Amino acid sequence: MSDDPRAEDYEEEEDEEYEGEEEEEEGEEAAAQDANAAASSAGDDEEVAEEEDEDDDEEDAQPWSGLGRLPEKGELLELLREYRATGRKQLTILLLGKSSVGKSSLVNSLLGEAVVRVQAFKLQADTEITTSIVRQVEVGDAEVDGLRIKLIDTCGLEDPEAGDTVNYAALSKIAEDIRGVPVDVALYVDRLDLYRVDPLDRAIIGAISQTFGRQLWKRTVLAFTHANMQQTPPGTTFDSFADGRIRLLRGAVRGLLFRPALPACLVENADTCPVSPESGARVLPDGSEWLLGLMGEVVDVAAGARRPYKYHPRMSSKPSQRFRWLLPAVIAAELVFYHKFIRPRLDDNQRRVEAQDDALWAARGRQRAALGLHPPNRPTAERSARLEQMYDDD
Ligand SMILES: Nc1nc2c(ncn2[C@@H]2O[C@H](COP(=O)(O)OP(=O)(O)OP(=O)(O)O)[C@@H](O)[C@H]2O)c(=O)[nH]1
Ligand SMILES: [Mg+2]
Repeated sequence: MSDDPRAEDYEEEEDEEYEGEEEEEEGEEAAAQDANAAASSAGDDEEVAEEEDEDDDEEDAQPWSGLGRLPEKGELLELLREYRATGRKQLTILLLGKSSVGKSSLVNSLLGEAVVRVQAFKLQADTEITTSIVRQVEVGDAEVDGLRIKLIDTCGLEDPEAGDTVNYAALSKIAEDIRGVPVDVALYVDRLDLYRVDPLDRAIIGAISQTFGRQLWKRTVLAFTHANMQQTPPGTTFDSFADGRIRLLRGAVRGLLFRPALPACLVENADTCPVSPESGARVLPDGSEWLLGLMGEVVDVAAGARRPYKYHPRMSSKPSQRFRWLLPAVIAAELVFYHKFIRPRLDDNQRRVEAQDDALWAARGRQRAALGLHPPNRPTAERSARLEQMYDDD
């Protein structure tokens, strides 16, 4: 069901098709880091200190008490041990998605603790834009102790009060809140039990790319909640339905040359999720233990990236501005096109109309002369324009 992220080469050197863009994005990233460096050398101490503070969450970290309650604890620790062995001390996961898809529920499920508020019906005003929770592993095992898990929960990205549009203000605030914070993995959360990717989904996906830069998708795992689907539409099995839904969402993110791996996992946050009689872990209709599946993908993506993603405002792009430098050339090309092709055709046309007019008036003159009448009173160009205008006004 879920792809091996390495199989799709999100390591840029191997992805030839995407190479140019990748370099550009790596360039953007590097530029952003250069900008940080420039800020520090320019003595912008306040900003740099702020960013260092954000990087260092040690003082906020609390022991991960919920770990002991997770039936998956043993396997989970094994995964985290492997991750820790790569030299990393923190695993930061940013959750993004529409409202009520289960982001906060997923934070609570992953930690085994009810740390963030989950509500079926929410007023936008109630919603925190970002909530960071940092837990530290302390299990008496030197190989993994001290590893910090940081989960950044965010508010829904649509704005129901403005008629189901993208909540750009919230997106900007999220970006501001995570500025300089190393993010190892983003989880794009959506529901499994939906049949389509609608225009709002596409708009939200586009807005994420514009705000955070498309490179965030290369560190993104798709998480589909509500996955304990006992019934799927006629003609589908659980697997084929889930595969179709995953393909739809991936298709909305990927472009012709932009092919992030987007490994996908299924999730069931509800307490009613069946558990395996042997392990006690929560299982899906296909028999898979979802929490381990998800954490396996998260650790793979985090460990596979050369460095964490760090947001910098330079990563935000407005497509209309990207090729701004081409504007004079485009205008010049339009002018040449107009003068070389359009204008001669218009002049030709005008000449043809005038010749037809002349022929018409000459014929009228001949007719009137044959009848012994005076020549026709042909209106001047100015007078005919005025007459035409009067008819139009009527
Ligand atoms: N059955 C089922 N219900 C879920 C699942 N995940 C979340 N819910 C329910 O969906 C509702 C919304 O869940 P939240 O976790 O608050 O959703 P959210 O994405 O954090 O929503 P916002 O904070 O508004 O963006 C709650 O009533 C949850 O109990 C799931 O996997 N299965
Ligand atoms: Mg929430």
